[in-house]
Amino acid sequence: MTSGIGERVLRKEDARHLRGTAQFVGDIKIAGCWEAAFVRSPLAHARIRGIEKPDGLESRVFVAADMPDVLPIRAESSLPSYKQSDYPALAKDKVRYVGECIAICIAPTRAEAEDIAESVRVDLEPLPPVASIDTALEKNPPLLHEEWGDNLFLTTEFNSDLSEAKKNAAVVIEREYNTARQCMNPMEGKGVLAHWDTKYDQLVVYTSTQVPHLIRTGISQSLQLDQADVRVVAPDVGGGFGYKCVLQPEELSVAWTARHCNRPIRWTEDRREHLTAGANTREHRYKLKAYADKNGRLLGVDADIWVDIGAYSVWPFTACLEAAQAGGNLPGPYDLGAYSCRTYSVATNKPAFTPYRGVARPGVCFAMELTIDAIARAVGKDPLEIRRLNLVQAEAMPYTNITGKFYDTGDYPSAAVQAADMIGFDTFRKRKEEAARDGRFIGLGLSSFTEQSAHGTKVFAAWGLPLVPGYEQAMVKLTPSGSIEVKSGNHSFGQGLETTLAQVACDWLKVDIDRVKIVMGDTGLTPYSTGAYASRGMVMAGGAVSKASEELVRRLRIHGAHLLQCDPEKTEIKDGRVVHGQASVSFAEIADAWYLHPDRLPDTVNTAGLEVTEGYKPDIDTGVFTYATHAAIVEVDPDTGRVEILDYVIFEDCGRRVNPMILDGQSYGGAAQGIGTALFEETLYDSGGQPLTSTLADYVLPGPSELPSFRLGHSESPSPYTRHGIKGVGEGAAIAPSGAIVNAINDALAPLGAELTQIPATPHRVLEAIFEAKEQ
Ligand code: MCN
Ligand code: SMO
Repeated sequence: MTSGIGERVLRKEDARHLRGTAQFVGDIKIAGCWEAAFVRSPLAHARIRGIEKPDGLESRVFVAADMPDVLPIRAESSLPSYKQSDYPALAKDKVRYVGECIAICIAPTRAEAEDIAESVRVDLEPLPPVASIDTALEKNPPLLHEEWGDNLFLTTEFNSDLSEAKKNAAVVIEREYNTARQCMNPMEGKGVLAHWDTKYDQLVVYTSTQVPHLIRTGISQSLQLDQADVRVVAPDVGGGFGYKCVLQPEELSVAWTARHCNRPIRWTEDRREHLTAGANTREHRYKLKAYADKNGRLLGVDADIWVDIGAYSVWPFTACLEAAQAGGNLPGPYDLGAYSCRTYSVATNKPAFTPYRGVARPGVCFAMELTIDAIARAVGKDPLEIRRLNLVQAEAMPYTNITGKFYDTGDYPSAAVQAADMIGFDTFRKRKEEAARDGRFIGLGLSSFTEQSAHGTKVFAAWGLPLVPGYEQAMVKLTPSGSIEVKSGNHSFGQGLETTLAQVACDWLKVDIDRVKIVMGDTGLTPYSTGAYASRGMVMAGGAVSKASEELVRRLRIHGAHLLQCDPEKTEIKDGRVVHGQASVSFAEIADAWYLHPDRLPDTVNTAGLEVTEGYKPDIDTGVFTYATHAAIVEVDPDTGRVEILDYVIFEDCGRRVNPMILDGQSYGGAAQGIGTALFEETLYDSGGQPLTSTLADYVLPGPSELPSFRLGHSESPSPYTRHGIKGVGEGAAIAPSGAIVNAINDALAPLGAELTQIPATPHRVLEAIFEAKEQ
């Protein structure tokens, strides 16, 4: 058996991706389909005084007043301090960020639709913009949502007693850390095509999403349609990264317009739309105090965390997700006795903050890992030793940390040691001295984290999001031809779930992976699932497929035993057959009997059939924890500020690995994005809230020449709480790079006394840190 769990199976989806035959939203052809372009706000904050449609083209332009039946996106939360923002499909009275949709224009081609959009006149009365956290929190600031009385979506507090930590501290590290606003830039931008199907009296929406069933709910709510009257199909999706797990206003406008005009309508996000209006994420500020004893043992951490949420709260995850994750995850993999934290989710005139691979953890990991290294420097010890001292020890597992996270299994210090070994930590000091003699500045940085995955219902509920369940269903079916069909409402958008779900089915059914067809992403064909996000796909959908496959196996053995005239208990499954001693019957023969020759089965036939839908929930509601340490060696040019990555190592443990090859890819891709966060990517705004990085010439993405050859190491500590011991890992590699790289930069610059506390570590910032150090 070569296609089961643990095998490096080639990806099923790659054949169509490599041949260019995959179908993305942009590839779908429906007769009579028109294209849409949006009129977007040129100002960050303004009152809409009037909108004038171009003469003769009134029927091609729709504004908020044309859609009184469309309710705004209302992301609700049960957290007491949360303030809801009505996020309109099209702005009505006010615009709150540059790029906010004001009108949708339709025409046979995108070019024509754009021409129409340009001829729509919008009369705007400028309001003072709130372009930064500082402006938002000034005394008497301009307000985004007047009825709130301030610019705060949410504040949270976590308190424990820090007095002992303060009293016993030999070292106090006090820092401010800043992480830049970013976009996620999936290869395929957002896209949506909607039409009204007259046969089913149903709105059909093809959309590039990670969460088709959720989008169906969101569209039904806003368009006030029964869910049965909406079908959402996620076709091939070219990367999601979190951007595609929320309802976008464009999805609503396109869906409404298609229905209203009784014509298929498509909108395809272009790169400029993505960079300016589409996706904004990652912008955090930390003010942090860490207390440690003279050996570098952490005693306590006290933190204030600000998140620049932008103008609206996205559905369904709300502004609460980022702050809750930041506050809850700052202690990370460390055994921390005292921790207090306050978070502020700030409203500004920028696009709505979306989850992005790692959700908050790239920020908290950066802040914590730099703090750990600062402690090491302050007590004169090496950063590996300080990590070994402070990481949750293997003997302490399972371990409930100070914020209530239940670390199920693992050996965190060992991961740090193994990453350090792989990168040559022990000999690095010597290497560094040699480099210094040549006038070169090289440094080594470590970065450790935990990744909560497959969160249970109560985890989301505690974040104020009671609508996100910690369970999942799947259907596994024997087709009349004897092949296997797996139906999952989850989706595969680059992370390989299509292949790994098939592997799980193969593991039970012992068939070749080519005999397994995966059907995903279509609400009309699949059982309900909230989709793939928060690294839940493999554990949840994989668990459901596993359970359904197990039950199908049980039924196949009953039918097979009848055909073999033996006891089902005495049969086994081998190579797509039910086997009893020397005799066997193929799945195809069983299928033939069940579907086409029922007379071959007894009257007492098990009518439950060969289509099995099962629900699955892990045995724990708090999620399971993957962990890793990244290690980087960099060289910094102190004259230009340029940083080059000389070596990069990831040592990771995600429990049982379903497809190690896919997981290598998850590590490479995630780390590449994390390196973008660390060194390059920044969505800049001026003080008027105008985006300054609207093309890929301004917004720097790393490419192959900026990226190292990653070296990977693994251990496997299976979770006792999930089927097959699987843990989720899709976000992990994006979390640690900023910590590893900036720690390495600071190590390299230590002889100059420079320390960077802000990302991306652009040449400009590196030079600034060096100049500041010189001035002191
Ligand atoms: N996997 C495995 N064995 C495990 C765990 C996972 O083989 N023990 C494989 C599976 O193929 C699984 C993938 O790794 O689909 C990621 O695992 P998981 O943590 O279960 O994450 P999801 O399937 O829920 O995918 C979502 C996750 C998230 S939240 C983001 S963001 C992200 C990520 O995956 N977006 C991605 N990885 C991405 N990779 C690509 N190429 N494109 C994206 O948009
Ligand atoms: S940001 Mo991933 O979709 O949870």
